[in-house]
Amino acid sequence: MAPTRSFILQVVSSLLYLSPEWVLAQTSPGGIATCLQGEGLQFSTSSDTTWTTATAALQLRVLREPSAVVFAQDRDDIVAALSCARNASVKVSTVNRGHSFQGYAFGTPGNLVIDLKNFTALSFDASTNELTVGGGTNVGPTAKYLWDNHHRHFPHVRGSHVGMLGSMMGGGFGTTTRMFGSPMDNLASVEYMLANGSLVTAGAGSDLLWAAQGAGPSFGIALSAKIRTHAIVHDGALNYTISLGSDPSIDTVASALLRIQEFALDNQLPDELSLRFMLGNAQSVGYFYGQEAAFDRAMTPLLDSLRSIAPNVTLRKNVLASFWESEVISTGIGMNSPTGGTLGAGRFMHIQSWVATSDNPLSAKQASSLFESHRSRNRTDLTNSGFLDLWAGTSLRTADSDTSLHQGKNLWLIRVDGVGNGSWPTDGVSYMQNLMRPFTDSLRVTGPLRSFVNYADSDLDLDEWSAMLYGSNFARLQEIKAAMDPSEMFSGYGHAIPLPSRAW
Ligand SMILES: Cc1cc2nc3c(=O)[nH]c(=O)nc-3n(C[C@H](O)[C@H](O)[C@H](O)COP(=O)(O)OP(=O)(O)OC[C@H]3O[C@@H](n4cnc5c(N)ncnc54)[C@H](O)[C@@H]3O)c2cc1C
Ligand SMILES: *[C@@H]1O[C@H](CO)[C@@H](O)[C@H](O)[C@H]1NC(C)=O
Ligand SMILES: *[C@@H]1O[C@H](CO)[C@@H](O)[C@H](O)[C@H]1NC(C)=O
Ligand SMILES: *[C@@H]1O[C@H](CO)[C@@H](O)[C@H](O)[C@H]1NC(C)=O
Ligand SMILES: *[C@@H]1O[C@H](CO)[C@@H](O)[C@H](O)[C@H]1NC(C)=O
Ligand SMILES: *[C@@H]1O[C@H](CO)[C@@H](O)[C@H](O)[C@H]1NC(C)=O
Ligand SMILES: *[C@@H]1O[C@H](CO)[C@@H](O)[C@H](O)[C@H]1NC(C)=O
Ligand SMILES: CC(=O)N[C@H]1CO[C@H](CO)[C@@H](O)[C@@H]1O
Repeated sequence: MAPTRSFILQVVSSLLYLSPEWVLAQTSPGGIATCLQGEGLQFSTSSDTTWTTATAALQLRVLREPSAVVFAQDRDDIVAALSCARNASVKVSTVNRGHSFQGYAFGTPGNLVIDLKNFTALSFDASTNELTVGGGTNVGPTAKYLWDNHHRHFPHVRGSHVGMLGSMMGGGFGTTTRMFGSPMDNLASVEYMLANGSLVTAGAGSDLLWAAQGAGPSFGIALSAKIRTHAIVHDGALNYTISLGSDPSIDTVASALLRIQEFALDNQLPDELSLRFMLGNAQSVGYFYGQEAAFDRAMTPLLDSLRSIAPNVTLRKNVLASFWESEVISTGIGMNSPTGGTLGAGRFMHIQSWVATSDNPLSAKQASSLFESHRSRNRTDLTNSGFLDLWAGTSLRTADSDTSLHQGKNLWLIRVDGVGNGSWPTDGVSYMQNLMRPFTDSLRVTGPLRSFVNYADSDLDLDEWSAMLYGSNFARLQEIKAAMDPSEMFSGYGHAIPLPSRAW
């Protein structure tokens, strides 16, 4: 029998232990540390007291074992760090706020990680209404800067501490996405540093901007970006909760979901409305960014329709004093903090997501299967939570080919998390996948599966995740990868875009 790959790796690593000087000269942490030190960079390795902070992340299920984390102070530091990485043949990844649900900021063990938290510059151009953000900015301080100084808004994810560019390049979905598009749609340009240290601005119509809109970290380090901003005509909002009554049956919940879907498909739900349907308690919760009377007009027919399914339907609504108040409620108290809040306690978790489109909406069977799968958890070392975010709105006017992450005609963004109780069971990932399998399989019957980068399952094989996230856009992404990162320096994480497979 031929030796297995892991056997070869074991032999190689035992040889490495026998000859430490040789190790130092090659690609070991020592080697790259020597180079980083020679370049005068600030960095941390596993023997430093700063290591725990340097490698802090939300996702605790995934190992974090980079060779070093460089705290880049300016662009020259990144040029130097990339040179060290090239010479050591080490892959590079970028960390901003460490919220990646898949643990991708630290990527594969051995990566050189560039920490961008020093890149927090913000500026606004009143002639274009574009906001320029540094690669290390995060949601809270950025949204507050724009609101306080210019009374404008950009769609963002619902986490005040979350990094701006990581969340935007992975799609993003927020409470104003039905009005203004996804965060990703609002990227006007991205300024990248490529593997060879050169700078390129990916502007409107460029391959690289298109690639960044869904697969950004595969192509380089985003030093800054320009973002389109929007006027808020009504400086107010309301939040609301619709309940179906106590203990609704799966049939009731599934029928209610389909009623909401019908209203969305008939364009009867205004873009000013956000709606999140919770899998656990079957409540619909959200925001409305117009006048209360317009909300009442839009909701009355929907509530009447829901009452024919669940007679005890109730609506609670709460008028908020200002648009900003709604921002703080939806996105967190860190919206008012100069730091955006904190990373918070880490989680041992696994995430899965599915997207239904308006030309392939959920059937009654699929809706029932979603709730049945979700309710069928039969163990206590894991909890599961999840929801459907109503998309539709602006997305019904987009095509799959507009951005590399396909999002044309998106109707529902469906997410299920499994969270370990203080640790992660060894069979946790397969348990969560199997728990949702009946739903996943029911979706396959009516069309190809679709998913969403920020909520993507890290444990699918290449054929499956590439089709679910990028569909027919994937081949073009691979060509752009070959042009921009031919040495695959930025491929040290699970969903990195591979080079095109060429015939021999
Ligand atoms: C509390 C919370 C709420 C969330 N809410 C939402 C939501 O409402 N909608 C939604 O779509 N997502 C949401 N997410 C997911 C979140 O948007 C993504 O995980 C996002 O990528 C996190 O960015 P980060 O900088 O915080 O994380 P990191 O882990 O530091 O980075 C995430 C990824 O982006 C890469 N990256 C970051 N910055 C750069 C850069 N400048 N250049 C190149 N690559 C870079 C990293 O290498 C990594 O692959 C949420 C996550 C959390 C934890
Ligand atoms: C990487 O190697 C090249 C070629 O040997 C050399 O010129 C360069 O200085 C090295 N970079 C660093 C940061 O040491
Ligand atoms: C509105 O948001 C506040 C703050 O989160 C919450 O306490 C309240 O229950 C919400 N109201 C409704 C009607 O959903
Ligand atoms: C509706 O509420 C009433 C009174 O609380 C209760 O008796 C009835 O069973 C409820 N109906 C349903 C379908 O939940
Ligand atoms: C738990 O559910 C799984 C299916 O999801 C099933 O295979 C298993 O037998 C169940 N275990 C118990 C203890 O009921
Ligand atoms: C979670 O773990 C704690 C401590 O191990 C235990 O006491 C508790 O019962 C667990 N909860 C569940 C739901 O398993
Ligand atoms: C750097 O890489 C880019 C993308 O591959 C390439 O277009 C450019 O010519 C390279 N620059 C240098 C100086 O080699
Ligand atoms: C924005 C920011 O944090 N800039 C800092 C980057 O690092 C240099 C050197 O430590 C500081 O002087 C800057 O304030």
